[in-house]
Amino acid sequence: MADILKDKERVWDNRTNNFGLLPESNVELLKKEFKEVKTTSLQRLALQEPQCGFGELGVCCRMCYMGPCRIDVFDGGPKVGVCGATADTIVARNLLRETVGGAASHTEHAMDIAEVLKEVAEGKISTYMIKDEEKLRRVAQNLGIKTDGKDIKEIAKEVAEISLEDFKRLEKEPAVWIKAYTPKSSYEQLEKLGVIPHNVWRPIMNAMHRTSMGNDADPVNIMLADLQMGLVDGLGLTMATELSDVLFGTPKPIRSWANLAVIKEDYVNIAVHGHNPLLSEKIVEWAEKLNDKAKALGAKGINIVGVCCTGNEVLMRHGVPLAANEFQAELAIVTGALEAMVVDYQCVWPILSDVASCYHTKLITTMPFVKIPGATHIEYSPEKADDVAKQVIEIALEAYKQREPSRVHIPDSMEEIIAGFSVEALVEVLSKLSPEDPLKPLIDNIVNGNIFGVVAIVGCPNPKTRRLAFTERMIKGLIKNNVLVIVTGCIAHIAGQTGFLNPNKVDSFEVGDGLKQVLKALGNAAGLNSLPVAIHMGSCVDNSRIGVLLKALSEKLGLKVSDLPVVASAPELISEKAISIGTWALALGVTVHVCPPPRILGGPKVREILTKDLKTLTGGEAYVECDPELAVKGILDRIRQKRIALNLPVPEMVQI
Ligand code: NFS
Ligand code: SF4
Repeated sequence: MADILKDKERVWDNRTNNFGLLPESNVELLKKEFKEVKTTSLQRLALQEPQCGFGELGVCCRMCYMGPCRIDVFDGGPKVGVCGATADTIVARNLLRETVGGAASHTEHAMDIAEVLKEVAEGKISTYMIKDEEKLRRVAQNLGIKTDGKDIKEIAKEVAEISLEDFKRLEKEPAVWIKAYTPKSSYEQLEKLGVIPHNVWRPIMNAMHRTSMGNDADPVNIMLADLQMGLVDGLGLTMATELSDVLFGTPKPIRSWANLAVIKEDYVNIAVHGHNPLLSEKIVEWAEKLNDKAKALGAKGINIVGVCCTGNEVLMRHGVPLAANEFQAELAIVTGALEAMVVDYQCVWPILSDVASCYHTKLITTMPFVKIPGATHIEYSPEKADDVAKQVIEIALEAYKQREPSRVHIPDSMEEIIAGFSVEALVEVLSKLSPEDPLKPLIDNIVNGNIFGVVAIVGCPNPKTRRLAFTERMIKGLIKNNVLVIVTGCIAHIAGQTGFLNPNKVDSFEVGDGLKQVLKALGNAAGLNSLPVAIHMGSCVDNSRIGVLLKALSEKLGLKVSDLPVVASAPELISEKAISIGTWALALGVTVHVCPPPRILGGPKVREILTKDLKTLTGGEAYVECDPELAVKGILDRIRQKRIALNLPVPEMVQI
């Protein structure tokens, strides 16, 4: 057991026992965890508090060993570091490095998939295949590859090669994926700013270089590099999504369930956690093939459940239920009914190993660069994918024999959900209403005010904001005001658990009349009573689907992205990846609401660039607000401004 347990005497009861607005199912398991594991995320957070103010404001610099230096933004303390770096320089450098962290994650995820596509195309591996040939042709056309007369493997090879070239291109030509997928008017604007990257690796190298000691000290120049890093991130998101669709199929609306109760007492339960579908797809496949082995042990079968974004990936393509978001991952183990949790990369907390060690659960790491002390490591590689999946299942079957029934507690609430609205799926629904011009019904309803605006709520579940039910309150306020809500990532888990993804629950929420009418009409077209009040578009990399939609809308209407009554929000930000996604959205011209505050508040110039100057540079705006109702109001105000500028009707806001 890790040293963290030494802290068990120092539990801050008032904080640890303050569950605020957390749903009862979570509270039950947090209490069980505290009793049996002697720790919870809330308690660990309490032990960190008060968290460092310099860190929060972004004014702590550790770029060299004359430091660490801290800038005193309030009183008479130091205004520059030993080298003379100002608060703005330090804040800008730190922010760029955060953005690199996110962009590197997303682009490596994309590269992993592109490499597999190449090996499949060349016949070098037989573990994967091209499932969606039609999508492959569309992607090829988007990238400017001629497809006529070519066979599918040939097209796949060209797509993979162009994709891989985007990582390392030496010529100073724009990265193909960015040119192909960025909305035209945004692209032109970004080209003028000189921030279109020609590959992935150079900007990442350059960002680490320019932010090291004694280089770029100009916050404006560093922020331009930050915008560029946002575009690098967007490339990663888009490539990961599009090529996953090629290999595993483009999602279509699919029914499933959400919440911890999808872990089933009478089954062998395996949770897939992480981000890349390469491994989780295989586990889903092998669970079906090896189902009888579980029956031979007296279980009803093997039950795969999803955690975090890989959960969203297999949900959308196979209907695998969503068990837990990042905040709840350890609670899935605390149910005492999970045989194995298999992880790939990103958002995997090391504490999972300690928690698993208190139960019969096996934590299995699979990526060469993601090892966790105490976990079982089975190394994944694309050619070994089937063997790894089989081994994981064997381990789970073995663990099932060790399960202690007396320690099993699964809170019984779960919600039906409908998920998997790729752009292709949305267009299919819309084309039932308007076959020639599928986007027309959506646009018409935005114009006439039935839909006041569109808000994409994305990102993570932060223990700091979970007690406030930040996401739930925001979604409630927005749908009351006829906002069409799109969700991805861990926010999609929260939405699912709250009933926002349940098409049968539309009437149990206060939904604006206009929006309700649209949801019912679209639902009927899709063969349902109604669409749910939030539209599930996938994992975090699937935010690229929102980018594709923005491109289609802005180009069809001849408007800039920043003109559209669209806002993005990451209300419970955790990861550097959410920072890089937000930066990409800002680069495209989207208004981005965020909480907790990004670490920019200590740098007045950086703050001004992100919250004001950007509007004239890209059209984007960062908006920080950590009260959910005020955030709704702020978002509605911003949409209202955009509607006024477009001469669209602006109905009164309903009390939130
Ligand atoms: Ni997105 Fe998905 Fe969740 Fe946040 Fe982490 S799992 S990639 S970063 S925590 S939403
Ligand atoms: Fe301090 Fe400058 Fe070194 Fe940062 S780079 S730690 S501000 S001396």
